[in-house]
Amino acid sequence: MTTFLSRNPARIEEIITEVPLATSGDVIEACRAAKAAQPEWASIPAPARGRVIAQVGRLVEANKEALSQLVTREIGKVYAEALGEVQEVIDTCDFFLGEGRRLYGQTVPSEMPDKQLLTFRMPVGTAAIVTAANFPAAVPSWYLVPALVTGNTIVWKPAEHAAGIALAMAELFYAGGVPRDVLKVVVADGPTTFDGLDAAMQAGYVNKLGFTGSTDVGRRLGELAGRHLQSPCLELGGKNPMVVMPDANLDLVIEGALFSGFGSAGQRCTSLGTMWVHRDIYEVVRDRFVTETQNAIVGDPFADVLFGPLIDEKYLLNHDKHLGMIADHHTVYGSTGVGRITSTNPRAGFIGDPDAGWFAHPTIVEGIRPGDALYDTETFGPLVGLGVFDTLDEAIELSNGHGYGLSSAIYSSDPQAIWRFRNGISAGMLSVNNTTSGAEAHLPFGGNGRSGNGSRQSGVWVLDQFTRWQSMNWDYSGKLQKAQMDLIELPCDMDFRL
Ligand code: UN1
Repeated sequence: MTTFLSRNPARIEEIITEVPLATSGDVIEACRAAKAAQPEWASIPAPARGRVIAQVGRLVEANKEALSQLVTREIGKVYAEALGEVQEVIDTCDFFLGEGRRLYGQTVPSEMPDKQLLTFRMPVGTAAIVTAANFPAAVPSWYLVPALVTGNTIVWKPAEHAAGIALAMAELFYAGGVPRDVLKVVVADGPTTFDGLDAAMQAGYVNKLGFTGSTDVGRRLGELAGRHLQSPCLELGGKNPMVVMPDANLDLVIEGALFSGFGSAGQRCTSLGTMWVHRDIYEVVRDRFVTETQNAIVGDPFADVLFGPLIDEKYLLNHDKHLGMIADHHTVYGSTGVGRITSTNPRAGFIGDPDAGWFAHPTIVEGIRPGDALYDTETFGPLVGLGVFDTLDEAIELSNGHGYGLSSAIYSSDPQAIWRFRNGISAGMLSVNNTTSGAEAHLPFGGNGRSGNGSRQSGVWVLDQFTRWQSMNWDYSGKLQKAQMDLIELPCDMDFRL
């Protein structure tokens, strides 16, 4: 049996969770058990399932500090942000606890007498949910909570690096009243998960795939779901643009760029990819952003820092790979070095022991343009691109041209520019005078193009991921009435004119 050790990325010596890795057989068995448990879970009245969600929410609230501390220790997210992440779980429960008392269907008039049409939301069945390490509590809750309240059972495959958080989350759900077979957690590596899901889908145990992670893996899972005639919920990467117009409030711009570019060490799918700045103010914005980035404090995620470590060495190696995409026409700013922060490659003002963890210098790359690898590669680390534009149309083209379409932002006080940007941007989410990060838990979350297949999470919109519409017609006329054939037409005079 292979064991996975998740470590504190700020202090690699410290092991947070030791967990046996599941085999593909374990994945299949978990799916089988969850599938078997689904009819009974669905037979519990939806308001009672909503009550369970309410209980889970209260338990997460009561354990907010403990869970947030675990988030900071296991994946290195700054504690203030970890508290925000756990709050997002609570908000999600708060939103959906009432859904058990709604789950509205419609009554629809029939074209014939003595006949009634109705619609019902039916659970999809069993959902396999695969989530990433960067939002180890909030993003899983976006799947788990609505899936459970609508009567689905779940097999959840969290990122190995966040295994401890996932197991703690699951215990909170169980304590809140979710039966263990209704929510199964399997910690497995990617290829094993894929093989297990392939077989489980073949056997008919899985009716829905949900995945948050890279575009490449999303493509593979999308293909797998497609083979089984399923539409997956895919939330993939981003290369999120921030467009800065000449009339922007620059204090907001700089604060926003720091938070969305380097918060969570750039490891949010909503992180700022490239900041596109109007030529008239380009140098002022660049200089202020560079200075603020140089002065920002990096280090111990329990301290008051802009960002802590990367989630794991794997993420640091990935960051190094992206640093290798810096070309001759680029200029690099932001720190006293690039790549891993160590005692021999130090960062001014660093808090803690850099050699103990996977810390990286914040890096600003100036001179981004289409054709650069950094223009259309999601970097998922502390690397922000800077580019210049002359017209709003050009800014929109630059923002869309890479094919990602998750989040976007425009900073301006000109309503015309803002509405034109809204109309032209291909991203699923748009912020005005606010950063690309920081979506609230009850607006649709999701992207287009390389960022996803158009599925949306959160709010009422996610209900369409975990339910299917059943339409019913009930004829109580006592005779066969034929739609489109037994027409009821009232006399009219179509030649009438005033
Ligand atoms: C993600 O990175 O997968 O909007 C989700 C935000 C967070 C969620 C990000 N509330 O940045």
